[in-house]
Amino acid sequence: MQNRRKSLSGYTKPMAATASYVQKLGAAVKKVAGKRGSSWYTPHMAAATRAIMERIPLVDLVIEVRDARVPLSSEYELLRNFPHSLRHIILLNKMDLASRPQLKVWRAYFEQQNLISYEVNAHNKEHVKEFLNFLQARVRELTRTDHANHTITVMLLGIPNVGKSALANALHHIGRISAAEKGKLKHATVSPLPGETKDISSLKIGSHPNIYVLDTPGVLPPMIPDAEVCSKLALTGAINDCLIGESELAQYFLAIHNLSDEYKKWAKLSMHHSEKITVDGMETSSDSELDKRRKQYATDHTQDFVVHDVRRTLFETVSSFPGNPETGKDLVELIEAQFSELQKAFKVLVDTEAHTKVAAKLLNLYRTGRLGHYTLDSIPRNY
Ligand SMILES: Nc1nc2c(ncn2[C@@H]2O[C@H](COP(=O)(O)OP(=O)(O)OP(=O)(O)O)[C@@H](O)[C@H]2O)c(=O)[nH]1
Ligand SMILES: [Mg+2]
Repeated sequence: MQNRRKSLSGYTKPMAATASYVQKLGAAVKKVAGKRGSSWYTPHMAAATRAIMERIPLVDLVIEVRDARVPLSSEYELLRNFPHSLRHIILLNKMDLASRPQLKVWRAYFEQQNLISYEVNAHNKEHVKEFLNFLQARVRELTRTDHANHTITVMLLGIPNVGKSALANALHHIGRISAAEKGKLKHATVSPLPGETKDISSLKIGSHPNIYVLDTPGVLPPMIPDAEVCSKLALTGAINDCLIGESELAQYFLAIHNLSDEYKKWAKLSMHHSEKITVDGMETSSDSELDKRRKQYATDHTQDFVVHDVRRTLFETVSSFPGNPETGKDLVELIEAQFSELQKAFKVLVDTEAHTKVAAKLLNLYRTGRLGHYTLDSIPRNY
């Protein structure tokens, strides 16, 4: 393949070749936004927006949870009406899914903008512990300078699906609260679908002073004018897939993947290099055991051996492609070829639903971090 432009430290450069996918998705998002009854901006979201706006001035700290893969596109629009202050922390969650070198770049960017930022993976106990310590240090500062009363409220705000409820649970479970309170732990509902949380709920995360975290419903503006922002929010899961279309989203993911360097990490999985199946460096046990698992779980796309086949397929289809994916026409051709190869890797039967089934499985693997680490936003030019 000729003239392949290198991606910088895992950041996927926006390229003209992806424009057709961005336009298609952007148009699909705008279409649902304008449609009464099928938009993501439900009456529930409108009510939540009002309730959140009323609460913001009353809380001690605001944690704006963003998705580390899209540190700018996942900005919470409602906070633009409030001046930035020391009470505002930008928390980039899902750091495990973003490009690691890019996290440092973004931290420096926010620092330069005089914004306090922090990165975390809500599923990682150590990360949450460290973040809780950081939070408690900020609370100590607040109580010193503000003579705040003894109950501190911290509000988790963010667009849908960025992990607010997962974080609220993790902070509550790890928080320094009494043994009696530990015996009656609450749970905010966590779901892979956006829009799960419907009401504001409060969970205790610290004593002396008492600290409560408020989990809030994810909120988006009724309209998102920028097609690229729309596409990224849809791909990272802030807008329900069924409103946009899984096939279009999976094609967009493949466009991003094919123009990044992530696939190169899977060179060793290629049949030309090795016949052994290894996933994340773990060799599977005996061949017969593997055969048994292959038969038993043939269509379960989360099984290591299926993930292996998918990674290998992605590597082989990109590296053997004779065209130049940086041109839109060739990229479309490559993606079409990948869909039919992925159908085999996922063991999806050839029928009218095959395309959608492949798309749904591929999106799930991407969103659970099994298909590489991508930061989709770029640092603004004038920075
Ligand atoms: N990989 C990864 N997944 C996460 C992380 N945090 C949350 N998730 C997953 O992201 C999905 C959404 O998490 P939620 O906590 O329900 O998100 P939310 O922001 O409360 O969503 P709404 O209530 O719809 O606004 C779930 O499948 C979580 O398991 C993280 O740090 N890393
Ligand atoms: Mg929630």
